[in-house]
Amino acid sequence: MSKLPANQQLVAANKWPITGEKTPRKDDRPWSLTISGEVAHAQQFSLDDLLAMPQREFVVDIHCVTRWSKLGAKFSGILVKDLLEFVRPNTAAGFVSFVARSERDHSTSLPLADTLELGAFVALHYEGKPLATDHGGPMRIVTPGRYFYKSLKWLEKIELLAEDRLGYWEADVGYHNTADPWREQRYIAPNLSRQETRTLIESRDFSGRDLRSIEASRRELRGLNAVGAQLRDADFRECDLRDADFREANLSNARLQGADLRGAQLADADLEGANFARCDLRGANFLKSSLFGASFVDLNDDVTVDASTGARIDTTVRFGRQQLTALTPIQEDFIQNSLASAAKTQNE
Ligand SMILES: Nc1nc2c(c(=O)[nH]1)N[C@H]1C(S)=C(S)[C@@H](COP(=O)(O)O)O[C@H]1N2
Ligand SMILES: [Mo]
Repeated sequence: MSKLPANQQLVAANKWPITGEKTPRKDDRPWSLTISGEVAHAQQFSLDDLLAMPQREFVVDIHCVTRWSKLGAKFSGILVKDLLEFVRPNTAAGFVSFVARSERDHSTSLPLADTLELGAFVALHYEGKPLATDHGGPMRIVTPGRYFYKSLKWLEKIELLAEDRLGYWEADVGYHNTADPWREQRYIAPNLSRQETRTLIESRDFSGRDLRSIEASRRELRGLNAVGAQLRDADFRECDLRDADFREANLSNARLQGADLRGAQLADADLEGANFARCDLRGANFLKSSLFGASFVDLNDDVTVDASTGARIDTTVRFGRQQLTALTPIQEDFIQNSLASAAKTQNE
């Protein structure tokens, strides 16, 4: 069986992208972990307490919902299961909420049974060194077998709950609460009715609206105004999107395969995990868009390029040089090769 779930791509071996919040909340108190809620004995552990406990080693395949994966990451730390032995959950405890020391008190949650079965753990070291701050150091949760948004950075509190409390990505952004990459559970189902969708498509004005997961494939949407629109997970496959304006829109994980995007504006857009395979991109502007995990060609068996699916790219497509380094090596090569061969044809 492939080690990569559907629609994931490997980052370069030495790369580990930083996703979501970049820094913890400024706070002078020393780091500690409080475990409370539906437990017999709430308890607080200092960072030193945790470091003094027996450390286990873990090898984890990381799968980010924005389609990048990193296999075989080596962590060490302590199983949540082992920490729960100290506090002894009540029979009422059905869920575990992890809360971060971060500006927005970022959180995520898991059913207690999944926490134990999947072997969620508190990571303190990565590849033998203390976990770096931008990756959640000094301590983060790592949940093997779930999209990486279930792996909370800067862990400060674990609360045992009788009812689930949705986390930031799950409640505010619409990410799937189970998050199993092998079942591709990225988003909850769309919440727009067919009638609403039809009216919107006819108006060709999506600007500033929340239309995540909108189903708009095969539509004629030439000149669409989608400035600043929320279009995560949108389906625009095979659309006519010539001269469409997606500036500052969020198209993360959007499916655009086969769309005609000639002359489209994608400047400052969030394009993380978006798929542009088979698109005609001539004259499109990608300046300052975020391209982590984006695709411009599909892969066979997760590893080799399927050239027939490559986007049409020539020297009229505008990319910032630095921008392309956010792509996986295969995608970056595909674009560089397309640009080089287009430049060569031009000079002949
Ligand atoms: N506190 C906190 N934890 C977080 C996030 C966040 O924004 N804040 N983002 C999540 C998401 S969406 C991902 S993919 C991973 C990214 O971890 P990394 O930056 O170490 O790659 O952290 C998860 N944990
Ligand atoms: Mo993520």
